[in-house]
Amino acid sequence: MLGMTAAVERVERAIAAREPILLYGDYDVDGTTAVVLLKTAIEMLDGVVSFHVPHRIREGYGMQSSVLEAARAEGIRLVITVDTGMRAFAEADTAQRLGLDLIVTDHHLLDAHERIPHALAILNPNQPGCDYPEKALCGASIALKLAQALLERRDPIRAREKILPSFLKMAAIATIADAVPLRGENRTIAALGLRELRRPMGVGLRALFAAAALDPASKRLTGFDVAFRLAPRINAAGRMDVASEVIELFTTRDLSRATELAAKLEQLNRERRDTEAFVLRTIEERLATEAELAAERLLVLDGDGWHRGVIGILASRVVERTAKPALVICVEDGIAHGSGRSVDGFPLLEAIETCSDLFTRYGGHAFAVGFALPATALPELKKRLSSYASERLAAREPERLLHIHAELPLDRITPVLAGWLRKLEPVGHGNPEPVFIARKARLLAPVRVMKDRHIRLDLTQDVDRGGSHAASIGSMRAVGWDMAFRAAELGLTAGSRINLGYRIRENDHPDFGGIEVEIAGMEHATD
Ligand SMILES: [Mn+2]
Repeated sequence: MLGMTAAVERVERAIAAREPILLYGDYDVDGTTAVVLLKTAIEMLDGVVSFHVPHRIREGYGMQSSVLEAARAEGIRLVITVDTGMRAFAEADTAQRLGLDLIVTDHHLLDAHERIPHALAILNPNQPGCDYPEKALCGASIALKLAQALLERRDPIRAREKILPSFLKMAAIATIADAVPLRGENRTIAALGLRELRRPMGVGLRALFAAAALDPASKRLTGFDVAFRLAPRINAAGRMDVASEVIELFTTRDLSRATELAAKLEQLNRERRDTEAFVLRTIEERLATEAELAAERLLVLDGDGWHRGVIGILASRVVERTAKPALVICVEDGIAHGSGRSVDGFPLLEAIETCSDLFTRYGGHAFAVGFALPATALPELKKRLSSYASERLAAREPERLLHIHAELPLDRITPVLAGWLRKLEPVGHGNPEPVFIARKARLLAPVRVMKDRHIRLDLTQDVDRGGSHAASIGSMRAVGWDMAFRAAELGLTAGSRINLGYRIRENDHPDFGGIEVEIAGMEHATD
């Protein structure tokens, strides 16, 4: 990897001289696990290392010159960024001015001008001239590469046999959580790391698994478990509070402290869910009562005091429910902070770029954007985006698109097939889990709603194989997470016939385990 030799040489020099090193991370899963990996590696080599993870709300994303200045005042000479730094041009110049050596390790793409920050070394497979074959590594995996290079120089056998397998656990969690494509080397990292997670592990991970009610020793851990059960808990710290406690959780050796920190993450995650649910209800009420707003083709939803840590998740939820591009904005001290998500065929960054004069900052891509602007400019933003969207989306009815891989009637689901599907693990971004469609499935009973949000259906499929008689399979249990709204929209009841988009799940609950299906989408079946 381009820059590796220079980086290793400088870090080894710092370790030998016991120069204090500062790791500069990010507040999400990728950024915090990257800090954990490199901190652990440097400490194993007897280096002196501290870290800084920005506060999402007080500091925002990326490096800050003030932190570098404070570090310099405390005697730091070497700063290593993880999962950040690729666009920190001004801060890199600050580092240079302060006499700080800077090593950037990051996976983010370069800016449009392909500018590179001034640094002693840059590790990023996406930089020009780097021929490292896997370009889509997450930040933690790049940190892992540096850790690996450092550890192998000291003791290659111990590094390969003992240390790296355990580091792969963290890298796998980050790879899945950061939504990099699960192909190529990422797939290898994720698969090996998931396997390692079955073995005994540090107290922090064990406490986190316990808090999430997951037992990796008895249950085969999947990419889904990591993406939807572990990652939200790790991310809750950065969303709601301070991400540095995640790093403490994963580096402490004190079981009671780990249990305490995991309980705090659990609490933060619950708060995050409650906050999210509360704002979502407010938004749904508004859409139900304000006809003009509901008629907009692009939804701009704003509120005072909505928590800034959840606006991105909320935008995704609104898109799921309405099939329209949506911006969710919270207003704090006169400043509007927004996050947006889009649908296929409506590049959201292009849309908000038409209002670039209104923003104090903005960025993102076709499907997701983030921005800030003075709250006084909100009416103008709404007006312009409304007319932009009505031109672009005029001829289109909002529709929920579901990518179906194959048609598979419910009676064709077998344990053997489920076994084959398991071989596709870990599934996720870049390696999507197969979605099947069963046509004309029939509800045997009324919809069962769980916790106001989720549903359970008992389905059967009338089978007509061209013969004279129509048989019927027994019943198949289908669960729909966050699908209560959709069942209500369709007015489903016993006897309703639906076309069901679904994924096959193996429920390993000892009492009601077995194969079930998870609903990906539903519509009324027509003859
Ligand atoms: Mn990242």
